[in-house]
Amino acid sequence: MPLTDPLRIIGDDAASDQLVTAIGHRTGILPVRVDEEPRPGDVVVRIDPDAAAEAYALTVGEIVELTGSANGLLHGIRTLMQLLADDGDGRWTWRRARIADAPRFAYRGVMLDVARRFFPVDEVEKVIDRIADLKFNHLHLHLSDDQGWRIHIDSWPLLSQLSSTVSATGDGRATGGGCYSKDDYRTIVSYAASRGITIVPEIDMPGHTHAIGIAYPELVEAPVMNEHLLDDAKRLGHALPEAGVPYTGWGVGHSSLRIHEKRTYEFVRDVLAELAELTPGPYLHIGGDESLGTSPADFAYFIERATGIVQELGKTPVAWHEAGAAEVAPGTVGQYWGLLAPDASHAEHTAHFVERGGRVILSPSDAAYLDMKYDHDFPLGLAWAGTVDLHRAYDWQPTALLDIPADAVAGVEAPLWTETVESLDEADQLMFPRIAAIAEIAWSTSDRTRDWNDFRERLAAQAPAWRADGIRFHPVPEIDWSDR
Ligand code: TNX
Repeated sequence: MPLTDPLRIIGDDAASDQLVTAIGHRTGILPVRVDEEPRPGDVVVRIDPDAAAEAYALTVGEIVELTGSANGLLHGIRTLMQLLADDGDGRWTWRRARIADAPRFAYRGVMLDVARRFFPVDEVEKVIDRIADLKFNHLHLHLSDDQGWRIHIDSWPLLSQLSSTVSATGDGRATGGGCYSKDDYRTIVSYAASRGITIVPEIDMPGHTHAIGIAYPELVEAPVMNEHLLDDAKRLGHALPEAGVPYTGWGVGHSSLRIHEKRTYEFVRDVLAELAELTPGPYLHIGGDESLGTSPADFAYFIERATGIVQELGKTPVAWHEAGAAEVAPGTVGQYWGLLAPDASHAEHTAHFVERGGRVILSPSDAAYLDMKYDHDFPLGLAWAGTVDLHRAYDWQPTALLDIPADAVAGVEAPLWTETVESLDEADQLMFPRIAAIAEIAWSTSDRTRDWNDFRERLAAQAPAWRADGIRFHPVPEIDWSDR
């Protein structure tokens, strides 16, 4: 079906606005909005009040007709854009299709670690565009870690001044930090919402808290070293963590909040309350990973209190799977980051969230981690969970991973940790194309309907759109990339 020029679009919702922009950007054809009876060649976009939350129906024939819920329409226009092809002579066509579509999982997420490497608002918006095109619906922002604190908190104002000055770097040198003002954060939240994406903010506690101590030394314990950290620091030439000094290395497990101070919980409550107020979405993530500098009993005590505080604020707590060692508040969501072949204690901790009435987000690190290297020669990323090529990212089954009921799986999330990432270009190389594999796992109705060879072909056809959007994808050898 050739695109007519001018191309007429009938519809008056946010999705048709975004479709006009997307077509103009990709083809140079500037669609016109009309309010008339459709005729051949027109695109009709219409809300269907009966459609399920994210469902849409799309027919591409003489007329292009898209119906769905508000967020379903946003997914539908992305599918429509994927059906757009250039015949090589500058003529644009729609591939004919008839689609009735809805996601398998209600939670389809990507995590961006803005603590290790700060991403300014305009770059976060670009990441939102990228993931929205793949029909993800959550962006988890890792807003604090040992290296930096990235969100202004009115009641603890020194965080944004003193705890946000550096990023982690490849060579352990201090590079620029940064911090979102509340207005920045609101801008991100509303930009995301307009693309059907909910922001999930994370304040990582009680470990990963070195940066807090730069502003408020009374809240944290002195750093405790572990063997792994000492080895890494030596191998990479990074400085060791030192109380009150900004930390730019990659070591983990050396920091802890003071668990038995009243002031610690004033801090936790104030921070989470301000975040809750800024966050329309249901989730507040409290971290809980790799708290090697906190004793198991103190860790359990802290997690119970912190998840309880989130609940009192009217939000659903989320925590990394280690937190399942504690009596988390009922309904707390656990995020599994173990391997595809789960270690018994990781599986047990994760299952505990389900026993407490919560659900689970799956981020298996040897398949869904976007910061693992593709192969050992790849210059960016880490390899502690192994290397992850595209096939490995694609070839796993979410409901078969852990011994929990299928309906306890809330969904899937692909985290991008950024110790080795210094630009959006580098983030792109780690994300693309693996992020498309995770998107398909999160969306497709069942594991049986996914087919690797079919995926390879469909993915190859996306390269022109990615190039047009300035996405620096890594051209993995598993795909015969189309050069148009
Ligand atoms: C483990 S996964 C971490 C992060 C690191 C990441 C690097 C998890 C919950 N914690 O602190 O950035 O490995 O891959």
